[in-house]
Formats: sequence, C-alpha cells, structure tokens
Amino acid sequence: TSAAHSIRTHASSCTDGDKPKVLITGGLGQLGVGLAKSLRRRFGKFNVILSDIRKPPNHVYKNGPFIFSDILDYKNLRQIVVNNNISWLVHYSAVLSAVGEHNVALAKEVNITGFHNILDIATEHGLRVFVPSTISALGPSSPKDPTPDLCVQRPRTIYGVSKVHAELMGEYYHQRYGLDFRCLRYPGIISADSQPGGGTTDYAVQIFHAAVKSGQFECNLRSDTRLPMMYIDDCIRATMEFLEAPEDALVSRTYNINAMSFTPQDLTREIQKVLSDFKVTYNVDPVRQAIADGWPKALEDSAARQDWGWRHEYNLPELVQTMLTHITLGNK
Ligand code: AKB
Repeated sequence: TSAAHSIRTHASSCTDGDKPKVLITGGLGQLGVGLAKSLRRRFGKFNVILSDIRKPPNHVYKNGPFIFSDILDYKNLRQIVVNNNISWLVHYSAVLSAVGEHNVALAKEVNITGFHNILDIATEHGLRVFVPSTISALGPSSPKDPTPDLCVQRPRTIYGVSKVHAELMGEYYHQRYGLDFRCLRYPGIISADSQPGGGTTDYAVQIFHAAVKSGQFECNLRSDTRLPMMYIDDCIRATMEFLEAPEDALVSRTYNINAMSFTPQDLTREIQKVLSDFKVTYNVDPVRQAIADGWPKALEDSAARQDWGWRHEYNLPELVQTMLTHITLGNK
C-alpha cells in the first residue's frame, strides 16, 4: 500500500540528526530486552535506554544503557526524560492479568497511577509514547471471532480495565493536547529467551520449555481454549514499524494486530510432530480460565495492515519449529 511504502521511505531516510532517544520502562519484562536490541540496531546503542526497578543480569548492562526508573516516582521519571533528552517513551511496565486478580491494589497503582505519570510527562515534554494494550482490553460481551478495533469493551479484570483506561486516556490526550500516543493491542506473546510474568497466556511459553526439558507439561487452561497469539519477533517488528509510522498514516491511535490463534490441544499436536512422546495433562486454574473465556479468539487487524503495512510472518508451524530450535540450542 502507499502508506506502507511511505513508512519504508521515512524509515530509511532517518539521518543521524533525527534519531530518537528512546526510554523503555518495565524493560526487564518479556519484551523490553528484545525491543531494545532491535531499536539499538536501528538507532544506535546509546540512543536506547532500558529501565526497570530491578537489577538486571550482567549481559543487559553490557548491551547498552540500563538505569533505575520507578514509574510511580514522578520526579525520578521526569529527571530521566530531561537528563537524557528522551524523545520516545515505550511504556512496558505493567502488572499482568493473573497476578492483577491476586493483587488488585498493586495492579491499580502500577497500571493506572503509573500510566498517569507517563501521560503527564510525555505531554509536558512532547514525547512520542507507545503503550501496549492487549486482548485483555476486551471482555465477555465483546465480539470474539474476530474482535474489531472498535466494539464493546467491558473487561472483567483489573488489568483489562486498566488497558481500556490507557487506550481512552491516550486517545483523549492525543485529541486534547496533541500527544503523539500510539497503542497496539497485542495477542499473547510467545518468546524463547524471556519469560512472561503472571499472565493468562503464559502456558504457551512454558509448554515449550517443559517439552524440551521433561517431555511433559501440566496446562492450567482447558484444552479447547482458543486465544490469539504471536511470536515475539513479529511483535517487536510490529512495534518498531508502528513507532516509525508517519503521523499522517495513522487513521487511529489504537490498532489490533493479529497473527495466529490456537488451543492448548492444537499447540500440543504441533509440538508432538517434533517430539512424539510429549505428554500434556490438564489442571485448570479457575482464575485464568475465567479470564481466558472472556477474551477474543482472534483480532481483526485489517486497519493496521492497510494504514501502516502490518503483516505477520509466523503461523503455528513456524512458531513451534523456531521455539523448539531456540530452546534446544539454548540448553546445550
Ligand atoms: C496476559 O496473559 O495477561 C498477557 C496479555 C494477553 O495481556 N499476556
């Protein structure tokens, strides 16, 4: 499409002078290190700062700047943005769906109060701000297969409520104050080198490690629970392309992105094509199952494909091959 073409033209015309300075919050979660790696390849090692409230493993320090940042500390966040001349902020700090249901007060503080700090600082300093929403922003009364960009959103988790809040607040700040707010609704993300923390889709990462390590896995969702999923490389590329999309290509500020959908049973069968002795048993966690039952089965993402050229590369067979190869090689 012409929009996709203009993104590529824009991206390849980035000169040294207009390279963004990027801050990633929640950088030690499932996605931060991978996104930092891609952003550094594109904009230079020192133009991308990873941050979190925990001390990272040594290799994270070696690969580029890492600093302490607490999104609940407004002054600290503002100082970082000012001292480092930050122009793009990728906001990955969040308490995920399952953990959020066990600690609503913490989820509310991090996901809502913390996000308010991000919004205010981004508006005050004219930053481009990227915040992921997810399938969690939909609920039992949303259309499920597929879920359009615009529809009923009545999630029943604090995590989902906070994601709807983020979508709406970001869009409001965009139209009210001109904030360059960008938001993608991610499916469950599957990665080999990084672990998710406390989500409902986590089984789809853990199953690969168990398959390689012990040949058996106890799944905490029912075998027929169909959810939208995406391999991390697709997620990072989507985020990079969306971050770099010219403002005039963006008809909307919140887009669905979709790749594949599968159930634990589909995933097990695909893994068994490679590891024929792999066995899965089921011990359903009622909290996670109730969450998953309210989520979409697939996201309708034609607007993302049309407006800024999104396309996924990994379907289930490629995902399984790639995950098993990475994990097997990583264990050697
Ligand atoms: C979770 O399961 O909570 C996350 C998500 C889909 O937002 N992975």
